[in-house]
Amino acid sequence: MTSKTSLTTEVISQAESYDGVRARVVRLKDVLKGPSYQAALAGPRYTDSMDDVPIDNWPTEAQTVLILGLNHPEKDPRQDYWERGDTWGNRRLREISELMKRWLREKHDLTALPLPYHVEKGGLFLKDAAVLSGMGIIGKNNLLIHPEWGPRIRFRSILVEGDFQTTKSLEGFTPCETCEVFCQKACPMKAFPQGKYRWSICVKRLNADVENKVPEGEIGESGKRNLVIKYFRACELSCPVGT
Ligand code: B12
Repeated sequence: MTSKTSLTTEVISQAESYDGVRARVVRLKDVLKGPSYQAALAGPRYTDSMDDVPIDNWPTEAQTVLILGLNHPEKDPRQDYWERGDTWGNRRLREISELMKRWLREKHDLTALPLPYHVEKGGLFLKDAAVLSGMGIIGKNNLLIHPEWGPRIRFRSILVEGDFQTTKSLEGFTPCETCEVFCQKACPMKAFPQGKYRWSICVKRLNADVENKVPEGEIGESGKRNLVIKYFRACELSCPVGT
C-alpha cells in the first residue's frame, strides 16, 4: 500500500509532467473555511455563465482537493483568449483534469471528480484552494502570485478520494512587501480604492472587453478568424514577479 506522503508525491509528479503545470494538495474542509466563502456569504458577488456541466453533489468519500495551476505567459496571450465558450488555457486544464482522473483510477484505483470553474456550478474558490495548498500568496493585485510565474497562472480543481498528505502553505515569500504596487497603478479603472480591490469597478472593464471582441482566433467555418474576448490583464501583467 502506498503511504500518504508518497501518494502525494506521485500524484504531483504525474500532474507536473504536463507542460507548464504545477500541482498541490489541500483538504476540502480547509478550503471551505477560506475567506472567500465568508465574503461570499456576507455580500453580493459577481456571477456569470460558462458551458461547464454543473455538479449537484460532491461524493462524500472525496475529501481532498488536487489543485492544478497552468502558466499563462505573456508571450502566449492566446491561453487567455476566450474563444468558442472557453479560454484555451481552461480547455487545456479540463483536458489534463480528465487525464489525471483516468490515471488515478488506473494507477491507484481512486475516484476523482474534476470540478467546474464556477462556484455556482459546484466549483471551489480557486485562489483560496491554491494559497492554502502552498501554490503561492495573494498579492496586492488580489491575484495569486506564484514564485516562478507571478500572477500569470490559472487554476482548476479536482476532488479526489484517498489518504493524502497535504502540501504546506508557502512561508517567507512576500514579494508585495517592498513593491511599488505597479499592479494597482496600472489599473485604468482605479479598481483599488484605498488599496483594496473592488470587483464592481473592475468588472466594467471586463464587460467592455466582452462587447469588443476581436477577430484574432482560429480560422472558422466562414473562412474568417473567430472573434475572441481578450480579457484585460493589466493588474496581472504589470506584476514584476516571475518576469
Ligand atoms: C467571479 C470571478 C471574477 C469576477 C469578480 C472577481 C472578484 N475577485 O470578486 C471578475 C469578472 C471581475 C474577475 C476579474 C478577474 N479575474 Co476572475 N474569477 C472569478 C472567479 C470565477 C470567482 C472569484 C470570486 O468570486 N471570489 C470571491 C471574492 C469574494 O473574493 P476575491 O475578490 O477573489 O478575494 C478573496 C481572495 O483574495 C481571498 N484571500 C485573500 N487573502 C487570502 C489569504 C489566504 C490565506 C486565503 C486562503 C485566501 C485569501 O479572500 C478574498 C475574499 O475575502 C474565479 C475562479 C474561481 N472559481 O475561483 C476567477 C479568478 C479569480 N479570476 C482570475 C483572473 C485571472 C481574473 C482577471 C485577471 C481577468 C482575466 N484576464 O482573467 C481579473 C482580475 C481581477 C482581480 N485583480 O482580482 C483567476 C485568478 C488567477 C490568479 N493568478 O490569481 C481565477 C482564479 C480564475 C482562473 N482561471 O484561474 N474575476
